[in-house]
Amino acid sequence: MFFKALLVPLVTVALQALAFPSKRQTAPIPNQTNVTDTDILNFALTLELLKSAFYQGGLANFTTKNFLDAGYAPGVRAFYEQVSQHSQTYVSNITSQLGNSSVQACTYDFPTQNVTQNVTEFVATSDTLEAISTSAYIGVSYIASQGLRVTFGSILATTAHQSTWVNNAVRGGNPWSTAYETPLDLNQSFTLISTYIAQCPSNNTVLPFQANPQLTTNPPNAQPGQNVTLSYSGQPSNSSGLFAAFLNGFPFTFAPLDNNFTVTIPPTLRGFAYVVVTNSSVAANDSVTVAGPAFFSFPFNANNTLITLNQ
Ligand SMILES: *[C@@H]1O[C@H](CO)[C@@H](O)[C@H](O)[C@H]1NC(C)=O
Ligand SMILES: *[C@@H]1O[C@H](CO)[C@@H](O)[C@H](O)[C@H]1NC(C)=O
Ligand SMILES: *[C@@H]1O[C@H](CO)[C@@H](O)[C@H](O)[C@H]1NC(C)=O
Ligand SMILES: *[C@@H]1O[C@H](CO)[C@@H](O)[C@H](O)[C@H]1NC(C)=O
Ligand SMILES: *[C@@H]1O[C@H](CO)[C@@H](O)[C@H](O)[C@H]1NC(C)=O
Ligand SMILES: *[C@@H]1O[C@H](CO)[C@@H](O)[C@H](O)[C@H]1NC(C)=O
Ligand SMILES: *[C@@H]1O[C@H](CO)[C@@H](O)[C@H](O)[C@H]1NC(C)=O
Ligand SMILES: *[C@@H]1O[C@H](CO)[C@@H](O)[C@H](O)[C@H]1NC(C)=O
Ligand SMILES: *[C@@H]1O[C@H](CO)[C@@H](O)[C@H](O)[C@H]1NC(C)=O
Ligand SMILES: *[C@@H]1O[C@H](CO)[C@@H](O)[C@H](O)[C@H]1NC(C)=O
Ligand SMILES: *[C@@H]1O[C@H](CO)[C@@H](O)[C@H](O)[C@H]1NC(C)=O
Ligand SMILES: CC(=O)N[C@H]1CO[C@H](CO)[C@@H](O)[C@@H]1O
Repeated sequence: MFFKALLVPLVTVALQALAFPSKRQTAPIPNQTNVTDTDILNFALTLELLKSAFYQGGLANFTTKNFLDAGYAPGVRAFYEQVSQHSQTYVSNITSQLGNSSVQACTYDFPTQNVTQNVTEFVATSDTLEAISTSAYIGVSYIASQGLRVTFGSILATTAHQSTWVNNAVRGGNPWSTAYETPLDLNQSFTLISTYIAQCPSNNTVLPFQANPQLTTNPPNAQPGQNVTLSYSGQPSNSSGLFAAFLNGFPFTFAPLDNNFTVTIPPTLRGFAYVVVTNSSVAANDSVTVAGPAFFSFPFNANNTLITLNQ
């Protein structure tokens, strides 16, 4: 498979013969024997503290009229209040379980300067946050102990509903991506989450999760079928042995990187997708991830045609 991948521009692997993820030969997320439930709860708390800060901060600045004036339907702001409440519920529940082991809130750095001033940018950022959170909770649910799986499965489902609501009901895009939602490993999720974190209290519990080098795609708005050049800090001069793994449900798609770290985005990708640089042509979990992920959204309509979101 490795040599085949080197010779063929785009190679899809893994699930072709195995329709159900639990039967994959290469587990999307490996067992992490040294990660405790406290670590996992603190990971979820890190995410929910960030989302609480985002939603509470944004809603403090936007009235119902601001949403209406920006073209959103009546009720959108009120549903955002509920989304905000969900994160606050998770924060208080996890904090009550972890007691003084709980991580504290950080200061945050949302991607546009205008996110607390421009309601359209607030909605767009919430779309990204809910997509990433959904993928993160698949990874979290997988490695949590049995006693926590129902709780995390419930949070996963609500987060996926929130993601659909923002992307489809609010923004006029697709309600889902593919038959299978994309899982992310915890260091991968943390890589995406950490782009929003400015600084954390110095006494915060150290988690066994770490951000990979941030992956930049150029052009940033490349579409399926187009070429994209990948860059990250610590990038070697020689791309030999490195692959771009495109994650968009199953199977993952692997393509060797050319000398300029350029790769074609598979034309069939739809909805939310990620690209990571790996040193494997068959797996894309944390142990083989070199950089990323970077996040993509490729909205599509009911005919599976790529579209631009209403707003
Ligand atoms: C993960 O651990 C479980 C329980 O110990 C085991 O059954 C399973 O085979 C392991 N999976 C992998 C991919 O190592
Ligand atoms: C788990 O931790 C122990 C003790 O620190 C270490 O010996 C072992 O290699 C670790 N296992 C994994 C899978 O990281
Ligand atoms: C509200 O917007 C102002 C600028 O108009 C900004 O300085 C402030 O941080 C925002 N408040 C919140 C809670 O995000
Ligand atoms: C955390 O709580 C436990 C039990 O309530 C206590 O023994 C411990 O001293 C506390 N640790 C800190 C750092 O406050
Ligand atoms: C950000 O807000 C300022 C002031 O409201 C505005 O001039 C600028 O165009 C906005 N930038 C974007 C990217 O929306
Ligand atoms: C808000 O952001 C959107 C998207 O970036 C932009 O098109 C619009 O001009 C901004 N509005 C204002 C008032 O800055
Ligand atoms: C860190 O310090 C703050 C007070 O500055 C305290 O409330 C919090 O419990 C401490 N966190 C840990 C994990 O010790
Ligand atoms: C993408 O790059 C490949 C080489 O890696 C090249 O053959 C192809 O023409 C490029 N496609 C576009 C649309 O630029
Ligand atoms: C890499 O970039 C250089 C300079 O832009 C160009 O000459 C070369 O053809 C590119 N190589 C590939 C494989 O695209
Ligand atoms: C996640 O990152 C930490 C810190 O670099 C590392 O110790 C751990 O092995 C990584 N997890 C996996 C599954 O590779
Ligand atoms: C899907 O295609 C059909 C037939 O071409 C067309 O009538 C319909 O409007 C399209 N739907 C969307 C959402 O574009
Ligand atoms: C342990 C804990 O705090 N559980 C709470 C989680 O949130 C729900 C809804 O707010 C409460 O009813 C639980 O008591």
